[in-house]
Amino acid sequence: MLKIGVIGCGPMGINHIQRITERTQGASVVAVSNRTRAHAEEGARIAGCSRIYESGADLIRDPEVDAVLIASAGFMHKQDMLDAIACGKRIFCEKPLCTTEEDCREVMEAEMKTGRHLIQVGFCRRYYTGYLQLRDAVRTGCYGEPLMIHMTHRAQRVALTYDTPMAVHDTCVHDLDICHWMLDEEYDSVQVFYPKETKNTHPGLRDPQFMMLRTKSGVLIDVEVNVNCSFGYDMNMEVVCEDASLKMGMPMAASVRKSARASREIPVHHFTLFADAFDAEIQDWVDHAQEDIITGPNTWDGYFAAVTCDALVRAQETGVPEPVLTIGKPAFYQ
Ligand code: ISE
Repeated sequence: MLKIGVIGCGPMGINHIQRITERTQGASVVAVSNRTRAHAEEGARIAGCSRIYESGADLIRDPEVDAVLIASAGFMHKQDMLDAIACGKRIFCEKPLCTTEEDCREVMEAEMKTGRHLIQVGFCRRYYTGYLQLRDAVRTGCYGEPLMIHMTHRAQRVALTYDTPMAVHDTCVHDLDICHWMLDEEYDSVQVFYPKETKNTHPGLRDPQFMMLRTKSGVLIDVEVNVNCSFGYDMNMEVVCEDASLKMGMPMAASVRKSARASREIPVHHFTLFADAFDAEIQDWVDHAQEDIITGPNTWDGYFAAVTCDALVRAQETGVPEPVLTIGKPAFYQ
């Protein structure tokens, strides 16, 4: 039984605590921490545990905790990861790994020094059936080389605290990770365009945005980031190959015929659309963490996403193509 301490009891942390407590095999939440004690108490109530901390550092030091799940705000991840690595504890870190390239490198170097694979990053979409089917199809090679990818990342509405760079760090980060994983190649450059602004946005957020990524082999990817689209949480992906076009299936939902209309529900929240994917990623981490094996997204993937995000944020400001320069994948992660 893997004894997990959860750092961060906001909506994502609470969602993971519920999952581990109700559905994950071979694991339980034994401790929780949050800077606001009331949130930590809520997490502890759901998990049925009594070890409650206000700091991640104290939770990590607790000898009852084998592994930590970090679901705090991105800028707080680095120190908790360094502390957990120093204690030799396995880590599941919600995306982003860290908010800057430098911080990701520091964490990656600390992990490599231990000689152990300790960190899995929470890019849950890699476990979503729709993306897995497309990846399998691309990898058969039957459809020729991928040439272009069209993606949408639409959300019904975002909070007033969501600003222009968050369209990269919070949102497009998933799409760039999915394409990197599906094509198994790095990006050469990225560019951002701003279409006409929607009336549904708020000050501080340019919405929608059109992001372009070009891979080293020349595949061109466009991502419509449209986070106040008002009609639902709508993820689409089409991979155009030399001999075929592969489009992700719609989420499973009953088709309803009523009042001279046929309709199908669109989910409105990522917790709903990706519920099974979240379950699968945590189960995978639990199943392999005991042996220091990371089959899901690892520290390199987190670093790679951070470098690409930095380039996209630069491109939001300059409007021209910005290069994506990585340090090259260390042998440790090959
Ligand atoms: C959120 O944090 C997520 O991870 C969702 O998948 C994404 O769609 C959303 O834009 C983020 O805010």
